[in-house]
Amino acid sequence: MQITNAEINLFNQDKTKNHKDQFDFLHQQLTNKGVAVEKIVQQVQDFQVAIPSWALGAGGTRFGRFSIGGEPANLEEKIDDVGLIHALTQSAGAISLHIPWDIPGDAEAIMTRAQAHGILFDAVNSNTFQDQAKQEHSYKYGSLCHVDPAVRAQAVQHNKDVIDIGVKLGSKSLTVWLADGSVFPGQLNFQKALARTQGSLQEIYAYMPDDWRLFIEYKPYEPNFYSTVIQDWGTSHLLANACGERAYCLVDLGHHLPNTNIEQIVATLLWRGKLGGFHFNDSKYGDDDVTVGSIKPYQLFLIFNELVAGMANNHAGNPPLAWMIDASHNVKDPIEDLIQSLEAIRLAYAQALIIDQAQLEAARDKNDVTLAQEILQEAYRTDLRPLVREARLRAGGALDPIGYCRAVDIRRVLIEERGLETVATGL
Ligand code: PSV
Ligand code: MN
Repeated sequence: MQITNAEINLFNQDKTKNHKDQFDFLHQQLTNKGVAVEKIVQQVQDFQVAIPSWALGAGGTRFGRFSIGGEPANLEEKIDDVGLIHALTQSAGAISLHIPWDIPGDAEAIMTRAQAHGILFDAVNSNTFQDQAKQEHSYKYGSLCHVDPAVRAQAVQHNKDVIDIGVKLGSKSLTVWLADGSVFPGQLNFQKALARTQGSLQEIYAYMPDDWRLFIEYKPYEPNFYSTVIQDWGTSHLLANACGERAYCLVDLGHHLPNTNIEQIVATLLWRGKLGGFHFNDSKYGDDDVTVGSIKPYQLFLIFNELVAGMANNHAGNPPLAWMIDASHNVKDPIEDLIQSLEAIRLAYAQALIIDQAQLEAARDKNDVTLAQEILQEAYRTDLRPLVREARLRAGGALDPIGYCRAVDIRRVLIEERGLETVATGL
């Protein structure tokens, strides 16, 4: 299934007048406050987020999985689904591949297909948290941290293979997330495990082309219950430092224990120029992987405040960040869920962009706590949805992407095309 510009324009027609009225009103309101509206519309329009190749099918839990039908059965179809999302939202201009779930058979053909949708290849992700068929050594007791050098060598080689695949597709970064850790006290020597992990990561880092970056993702628990080798941003940071200049920390929002101040972590890493990428999702209890902004939208806004302020005042030369959605779709249609995520991300970004940073700094310098809170909440409580819509409209997207999905019944069309029984690779 493909969506053409003409179809989107037609769909937008009867909604445009209402939208324009709302946007013009907001434009005036913001301009009166001294906000550079046109610049912000452009910044929002430029903000692109990668869709992971494993997000297009029904997710599941360890208790079960409920199929949705019409799932993409191969990488080509996954790219087509990202193409649909990008056509409607104009904000998903990249795909992030997980290897070996999505090894491209013919890299050139895959690239041509992605280009036709206006999609680039973002970070490639390695996978040493599962054993694959015919694999010589098992990762049951870890991969890059394993006590056996042969297992470590296999895991390092896998990461090198992933880099090779990424090079063919034009990717410029590798994300490493390790499940390595221990289930019971006593199982692992913490210091030795960390040292072995560091050695393995250094080998992978040395293999990367000069213009590549390494992202080291941390997570406090799961699948291991007692300890995780790369459990927090501090561990990720010291490993990144040990690897070199082009190694960075990756923040996945779900990878924090409840009530962790993620915005402070973001600020700290930006201060050191060591923030590489972001995985968006939301959670109530742990790594729930639900739609970003569905549970803690204010936290998301506070995180974007630090990102906007940190990148505007980029003393440490932090490079532009890699943005990706990393959520699981257990009960919602993944296409609709990803559209909701993209909207929530752009909205939080736009809200952060209208914060008067100079005024906020002045309030802080005077210890005017009330005013500082007022400034933040004034921005957060301004309804910027018309601005986000305008950015999408100017780029050729749909005014109401979910409305479009429903009007056309995209899932029914995909089921007709692909059948009910297809299952996407991934978790
Ligand atoms: C692990 O929980 C994670 O966040 C990593 O980014 C993985 O690559 C991804 O989820 C998919 O399992
Ligand atoms: Mn992640």
